[in-house]
Amino acid sequence: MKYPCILLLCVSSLHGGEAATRLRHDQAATRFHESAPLGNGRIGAMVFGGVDDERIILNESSVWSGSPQDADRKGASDVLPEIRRLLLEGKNPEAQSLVNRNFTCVPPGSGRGRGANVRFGCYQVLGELRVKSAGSKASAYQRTLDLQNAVAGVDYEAGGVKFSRSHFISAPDEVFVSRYTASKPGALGFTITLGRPERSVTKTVGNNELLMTGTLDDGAGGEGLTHVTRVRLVTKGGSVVSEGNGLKVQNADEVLVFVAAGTNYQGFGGRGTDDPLAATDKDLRGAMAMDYEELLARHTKDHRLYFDRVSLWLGDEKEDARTTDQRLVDFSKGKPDPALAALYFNFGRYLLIGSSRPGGLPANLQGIWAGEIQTPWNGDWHLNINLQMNYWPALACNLTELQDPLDALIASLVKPGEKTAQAYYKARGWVVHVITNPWGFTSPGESAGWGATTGGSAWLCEHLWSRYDFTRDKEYLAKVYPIMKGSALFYLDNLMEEPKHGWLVTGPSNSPENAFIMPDGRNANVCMGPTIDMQQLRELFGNTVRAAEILGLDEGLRKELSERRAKLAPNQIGPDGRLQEWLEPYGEGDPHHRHVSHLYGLHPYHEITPEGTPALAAAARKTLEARGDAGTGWSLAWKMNFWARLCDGDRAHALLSMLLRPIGGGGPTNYHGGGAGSSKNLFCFHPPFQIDGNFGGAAGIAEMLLQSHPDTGAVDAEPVIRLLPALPSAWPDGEVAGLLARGAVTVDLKWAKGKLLDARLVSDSAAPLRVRYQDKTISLTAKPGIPVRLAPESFR
Ligand code: FUC
Repeated sequence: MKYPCILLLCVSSLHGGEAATRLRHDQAATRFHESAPLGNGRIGAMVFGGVDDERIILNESSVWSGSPQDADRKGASDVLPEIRRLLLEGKNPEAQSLVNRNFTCVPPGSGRGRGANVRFGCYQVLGELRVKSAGSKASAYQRTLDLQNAVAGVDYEAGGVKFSRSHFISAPDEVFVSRYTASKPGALGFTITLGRPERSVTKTVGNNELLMTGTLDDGAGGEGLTHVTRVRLVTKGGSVVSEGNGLKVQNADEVLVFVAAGTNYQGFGGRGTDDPLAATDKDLRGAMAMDYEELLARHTKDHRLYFDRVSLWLGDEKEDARTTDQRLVDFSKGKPDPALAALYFNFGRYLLIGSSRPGGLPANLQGIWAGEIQTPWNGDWHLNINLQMNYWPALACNLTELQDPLDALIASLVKPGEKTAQAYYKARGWVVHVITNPWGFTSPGESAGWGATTGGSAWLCEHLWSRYDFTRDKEYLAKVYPIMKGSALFYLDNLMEEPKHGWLVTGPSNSPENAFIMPDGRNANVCMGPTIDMQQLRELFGNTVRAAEILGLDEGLRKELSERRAKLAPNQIGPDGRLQEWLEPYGEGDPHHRHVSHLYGLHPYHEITPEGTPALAAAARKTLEARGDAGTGWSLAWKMNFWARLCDGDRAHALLSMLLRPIGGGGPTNYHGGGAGSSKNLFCFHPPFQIDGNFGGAAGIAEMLLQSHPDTGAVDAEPVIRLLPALPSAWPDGEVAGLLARGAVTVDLKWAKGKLLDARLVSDSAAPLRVRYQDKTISLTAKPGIPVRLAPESFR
């Protein structure tokens, strides 16, 4: 991509409307999911904003317990023929028992999602900073999170003095910085402490440093990663002394708090240091050599390089004095607030910028923000929707390099995945199943019900091809092609012929994570050829063929993949008119299951479209109707994207409204939609807090305004840029700038009264473009870097 940066300058801050770029609260957070997230991709913080007791939860993306392990089961491949025989004979429950006994990972695997103290490990809180002062009665309290500048603010008055705090985390300078100021000289006084619920020691160093160190559990009775956190202060006026295990500030005019953190994790996406003590010292020295204004300017410049690439205006965005939580409540009661949707969109982009930066680890189930030692589902990378959903906004929202960490994870899985492919399937290539971690876990999960899915690697490869398709960067394609090829080889070796039609199918597998009811009334999950697998293989094989063609490679493999692709079990419409989830028209174990895996072909893949395959699209619609709207946070977000692909803007908006449902945020895990929505700080709740819904929701908003997938899954099908394909009636007027379309085209759109006013497309190449508005498609050729303007008349 050569041009987006130029475009940046044109679109930035067209509408910096605060209602769409600022979260606002009039009380301190009392819980994690009311606090304000900050992140530079590696270091994260949740700022509570307490007046006399400020809590700041600290995170660092590599704070993972556990350690590398060989979880591949010995002799697993010996039972594969028997599992397949049972599947071919329709004895799925028997096959499932065999998978459970012999074809899962070596126990305890991920510890059934509670793996803090087993080798799988879990992502954990780094620690907590407390800033305590004598009790004072505060008024005019305001807490904000400025998404455009990535600064959290706290302002209040007490005893006639105005107090202000600003917090940010700088990516260029690798530090968390807080500034405390007061309107009256000498008014600042507090004690700062630093702690962690377990496995840490904090001491003071001299009179101006807190140093917390410890080692995490490696899950094998030994010491895992070492973590280090350092806090140093710079005060104007007054004094700072160490007292107990804290730092005491008295009578200061201004205080700057600097925090550096790191571990000795040296896997992919780590900082590559075995000496976090030295690295954190260096970070602090570097940052503290600058003055505050310079540090802040370097931080905001860096953040805005990403954030300002896209702007969205959905109507009235003038200063809205209401708190964010009040807006959620008002919106849920029917008060229109299109700017709240824009805020949610911007928040999603903000969270990705904060949790996924080149050179780092990918955003996990909670991004990088976690308050506990045992995070839900280990805060890992789930590969049957969750990790992939985290990256849905990356390309469409012109944040392509923020996908680097995902790409690095995928590359890191090839080697262990090759071993797993041999151990279970005696297959070439590489595979990863449903869960992974920074330790290269690629084995199946510990239970056949969910752990036997083999589609994880195919789904990951979609992101590699898509990044090429959006950017048309051939060097990138050449780099990732061997990974796609390795994945395709795995599936090639794994296909078997089902007896009824002679179609090629996968097996053992399952349709994440749903069970089906067999004609004899028994339930099972393990099957052959679930619809999602077939869609993913058509996609992977097709993309691999296309990539090989572009790169002029592997003619023989191209032929083989194309031939096999044509024999894969097709999408089938069941007797009920719905798209079938399995090879057979089984009933669903849970008809309202949160995963709608068989619509993978509608989104994120595009072999089902209203334009190209109307009958399948109609079946997909029926599937969605029967599944119902209710679901976990991420499930709502996926359904929103499905409806956008079906060009039903109002229905997509209804799903967005469910995502924006105000919820308390506490409460137990719920799989059926209870408690799903947004907490006061806009975090998406599964429940529990799980960030994928935030990202899926942001991507869904982009998908409502612009789509660029081809009309069919034909290998040579070219993108069609669809302008306002699913504009809801709730957003009659608006403007979006800087979105990215497949083919390396940056798109700005304006609309009024529900109709397109003006479109501006800048293509990175001279390749022909196809552009659609409503039901008219036009072809045009743009000159690289020269904007093309389109009006509604262009489509007559
Ligand atoms: C998948 C989902 C669950 C949850 C977990 C992290 O297994 O089915 O709902 O989101 O990932």
